[in-house]
Amino acid sequence: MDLDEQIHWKKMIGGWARELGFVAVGFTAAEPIEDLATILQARIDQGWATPFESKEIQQRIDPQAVWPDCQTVVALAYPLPFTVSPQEGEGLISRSAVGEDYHRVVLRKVQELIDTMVNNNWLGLCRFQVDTGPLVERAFATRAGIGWIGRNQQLIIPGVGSFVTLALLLLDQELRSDDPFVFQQCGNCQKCVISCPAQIIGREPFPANKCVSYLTQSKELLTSEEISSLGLQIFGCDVCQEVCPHNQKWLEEEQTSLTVADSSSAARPSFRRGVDLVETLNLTKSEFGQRFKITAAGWRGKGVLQRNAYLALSKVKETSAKQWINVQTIANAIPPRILPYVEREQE
Ligand code: B12
Repeated sequence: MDLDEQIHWKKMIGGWARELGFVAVGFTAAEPIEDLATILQARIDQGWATPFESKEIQQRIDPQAVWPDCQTVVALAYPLPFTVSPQEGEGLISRSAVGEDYHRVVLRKVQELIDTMVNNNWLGLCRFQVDTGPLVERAFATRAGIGWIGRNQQLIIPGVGSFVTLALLLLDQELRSDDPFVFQQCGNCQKCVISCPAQIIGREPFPANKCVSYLTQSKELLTSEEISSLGLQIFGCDVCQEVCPHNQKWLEEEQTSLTVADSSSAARPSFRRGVDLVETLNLTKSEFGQRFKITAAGWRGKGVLQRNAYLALSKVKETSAKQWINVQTIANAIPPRILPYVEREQE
């Protein structure tokens, strides 16, 4: 493809992606990001990596180690849905885990983008990942110029913020790279550092397996300190993004969209971030499936979510938590993921 054709395809792909709802699109060559290897190795060596990351470092930093034919990586960002704030005493779910699982939503959008490209005579092949592959998505998105990495580790898109899902589309054709985003725009702001419930932002390398988002998904036995950092989180954590100045416009729009929906009597958006803790604890397997399996909060299973609900309930309504345990004890049915915490309390 000559340069004019490359520019034409970039314009078309960018336009189609935006029509499909993506809020940022950037292109970068399929070259490895060598310096990232040191960071990834340090995370592994110091025991900070999570089990959700591939240990194959080359595959994390080099698109051609994932797919030898890859020539270009297209970084795409899709906005998260607006949500309704939780009520007092409810457990909290992060914005990326409400509504239909974002993996499914965005994979479908990327597939639609590819279909449009093929219908318009794109002759190359494509592969893609939405949190589902080894490549470090934020690093390629930064090099493709769609945003910068904030102090809170998030990829922040100018004028949009960080409440987005990232996707990487790999192409076997060369399309000219965009300029990488080089300016970190956090200045001296320390809001995320101060607010992080686990007090880990700013540490190098980032102790990912102490992040509250990780703890809500971890099946390991949590320490008392970790339980206290969980707060009322049931799945994921948005605190470092909620306090970020670059997300305030998005958060205001989220708030306004709810007010408009209320006053126009249109159906209130169903994406509630709050969950009733006792109700969550009492969910049967099939009720859990109906309520959570379609969301991104369902993948770790009922046991982990109910453990988090129990730990949260012990904080906001200790008596209700004790009553619930008494009922389970009589029925000899304390869930195995909760039992160690009950035993610890009784020591
Ligand atoms: C494992 C994982 C987690 C782990 C570890 C997170 C972490 N900070 O490493 C846990 C479970 C804790 C987690 C939590 C969350 N995650 Co997560 N996670 C991932 C996953 C699968 C891999 C992350 C990873 O590789 N970490 C290793 C480090 C080294 O990479 P990184 O933090 O992603 O990126 C760093 C480098 O890219 C570096 N960098 C950037 N450019 C360059 C250039 C050079 C030369 C170098 C050297 C470095 C460098 O800066 C980044 C920040 O330090 C990615 C999907 C993917 N395949 O990438 C999603 C992903 C990063 N997660 C995402 C989200 C939304 C979240 C949560 C907000 C979810 C929630 N609400 O609870 C939280 C945020 C926690 C946080 N502050 O980071 C989004 C990020 C969206 C965004 N705007 O940035 C991703 C991209 C998934 C997606 N497709 O949307 N996550």
